[in-house]
Amino acid sequence: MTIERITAVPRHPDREAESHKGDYGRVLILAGSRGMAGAGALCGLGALRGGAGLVTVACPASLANTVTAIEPGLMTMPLPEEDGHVADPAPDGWSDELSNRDWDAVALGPGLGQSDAAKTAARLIFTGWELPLVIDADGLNALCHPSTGQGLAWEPHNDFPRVLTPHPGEFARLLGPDVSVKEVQADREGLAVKFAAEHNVVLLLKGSRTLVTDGDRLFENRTGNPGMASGGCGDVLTGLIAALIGQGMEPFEAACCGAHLHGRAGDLAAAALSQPGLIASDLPRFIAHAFADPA
Ligand code: NPW
Ligand code: AMP
Ligand code: MG
Repeated sequence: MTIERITAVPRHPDREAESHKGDYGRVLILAGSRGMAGAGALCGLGALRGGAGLVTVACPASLANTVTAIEPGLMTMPLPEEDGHVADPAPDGWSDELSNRDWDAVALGPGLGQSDAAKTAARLIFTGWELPLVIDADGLNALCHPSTGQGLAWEPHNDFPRVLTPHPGEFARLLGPDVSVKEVQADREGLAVKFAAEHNVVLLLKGSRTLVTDGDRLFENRTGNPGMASGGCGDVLTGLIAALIGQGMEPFEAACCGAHLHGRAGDLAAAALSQPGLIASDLPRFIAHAFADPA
């Protein structure tokens, strides 16, 4: 199997003079749980700064006010909750109701937590929703075997894009009990390409040289710095990629472009603030600078 190596960063579409917010994508973020309200807000900010026209954060009802207090440009959809996590979608059908709205892209998982109900919701969305989906963090953990927490146990909906954005720890979990983080790091390209091809997904494997592959194409990102090794930076990336898909980019290209802009935002933020001083909530504002000066 020959892999096409993509070296040029795919460009996000320019905005038309005659356009309005409905033209730039309605993005749904499903994220957050008690103790991790910030993950939903950071993911939402990544989507807003990524250019999405309208961004709605669906989260356990008790967190919704916190999310809008962090960023008033975000809309929220309070969901039924159990013990600070989203409730099982089956009893009142909240998942069906949400999936029938007019979304252009969905981001799932940051800070969702690992309750049984949250995992049930994530599996239902991954396998069933007929929408493009970016899935990260606890959304990925939910897809592992329930008994061991290791190895992908659910397959994606085949006809709709699925972009998975694990860090090496999450990827090792998805690969199963026999693969350690060290082994992931020793063969990042090989394991990422194989996984993407086998499961028909776009895989973005985070790290100092983030990789993006759909099994046929491979992109190695060159932006970013260790200042971004700080809680919540990945949550911003998830929303950013969903925003780019919502604006019409093809999912593999959106993931490459998102990785580049996110890393560039980190580089510009580190230049202004230092690497140790960089925090996740700095990144969204610097995404705006990265669009203006993508390098
Ligand atoms: P170790 O042992 O530390 O070396 P988890 P998480 C490994 C939410 N957040 N290279 C790591 O290894 C997220 O969205 C909410 C190599 C460890 O084994 C999630 O929902 C925030 N190894 C949830 O928290 C801010 C790496 O993976 C394991 C690696 C848990 O996410 C924070 C740790 O991963 C956070 O974003 C790397 N680059 N990166 C909020 N403000 O609300 C990680 N590992 O157990 O999946 O924990 O990533 O913190
Ligand atoms: P997460 O672990 O999900 O919070 O994601 C962290 C984000 O920061 C990912 O996009 C990583 O690629 C990026 N990042 C973390 N550490 C580094 C590093 N040393 N160099 C470049 N990017 C990094
Ligand atoms: Mg993360």
